[in-house]
Amino acid sequence: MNKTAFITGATSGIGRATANLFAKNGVRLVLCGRRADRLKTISDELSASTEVYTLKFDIRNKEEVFSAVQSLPKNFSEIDILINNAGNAHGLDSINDGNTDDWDAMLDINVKGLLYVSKAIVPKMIERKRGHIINIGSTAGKEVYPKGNVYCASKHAVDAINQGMRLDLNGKGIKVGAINPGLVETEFSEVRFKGDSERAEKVYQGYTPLKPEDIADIIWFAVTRPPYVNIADLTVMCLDQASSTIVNKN
Ligand code: NDP
Ligand code: 8X3
Repeated sequence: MNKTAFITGATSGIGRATANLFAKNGVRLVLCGRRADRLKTISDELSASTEVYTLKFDIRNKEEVFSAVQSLPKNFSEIDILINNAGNAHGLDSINDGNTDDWDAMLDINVKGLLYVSKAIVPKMIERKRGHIINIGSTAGKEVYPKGNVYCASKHAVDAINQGMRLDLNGKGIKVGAINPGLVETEFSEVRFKGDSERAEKVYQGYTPLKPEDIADIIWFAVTRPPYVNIADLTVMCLDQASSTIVNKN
C-alpha cells in the first residue's frame, strides 16, 4: 500500500503489532514512543519490508509533539493514516485513594497527548482533502468499572473526541473512527501496576485474552475498506469477556 502511517505508542503492544502488519503490507511508517532503544530495534527489523522513520517524544509535552511532527523529512511528512494509540492506565485505586500523579499521567497522555498529535497532523490532511484517523479507545470508554475511575474517564474522553472529530471533519475527505478493545495482553497491566509482573500476569490468567495482533488485524481491516466506507466505532472483546467486570475465568 503506497501510504504513510503515523503510529503513536509503536514501541509495544497494539502499536507495535500494527507497525509489524503495516510493514508487511508495504505501508511507509512513522513510529513514535519514548523508548529510543525499542524504536531502533523495531525500525531495524521493519526496514527490510518498508521505509521507516522514528520519532522519540513524550506525548505529554506539547512542544516536543509539534517539533517532532515538523521535523519529519519530506517523504514522511504527508500522513495518510494516523493511529492515535499511545496510552496507558496508571494505578487501579478507588477515587478516594487515587494518586494525583497517576490522574495527571492518564489525562495528559491518553487525552491531551492524543489531541496534540492530532492538532499537529490534521491540518495537512485537511489541505490534502484526505486522511484516516483511528483512535484507540477501550471498553473502558463505554462503561466504568470499580477503581477504573480516571482511566475510564480518559477513555470516555477519547470516545467523545472520536465523535467530535468525525463531526468536525465531515465533508473534508477524512475518515475518523475508533477501535475499542477489551482485555488485550500487552505491557498495559505491567504499566498499570508499576512493574508488579505477578499482579499484571494475573489479569490475563484463566481465560484467553485478545492478542495485540488481533487488534492490528482489525485496524488493517479498517484502513483497507473502500474510500466511501468508514468504520466509525468498533468494540472488540475476547470470547470470555462480556463486560469490563464480567470475565469468564476457569
Ligand atoms: P502498552 O503498554 O503495551 O503500550 C503503550 C504504548 O504507549 C507504548 O508504546 C508506549 O511507548 C506509549 N506511551 C505511553 N506513554 C507515553 C508517553 N507519555 N509518550 C509517548 N508514548 C507513550 O499498552 P497497549 O498496547 O495495550 O496500549 C495501547 C493503547 O490501547 C492504549 O491507548 C490503551 O489505553 C489501549 N487499550 C489497551 C487495552 C489492553 O487491554 N491492553 C484495551 C483497550 C485499550 P513508550 O513507553 O516507549 O513511550
Ligand atoms: C484496557 C482494558 O479493562 O483494563 O482499556 O480497562 S481495561
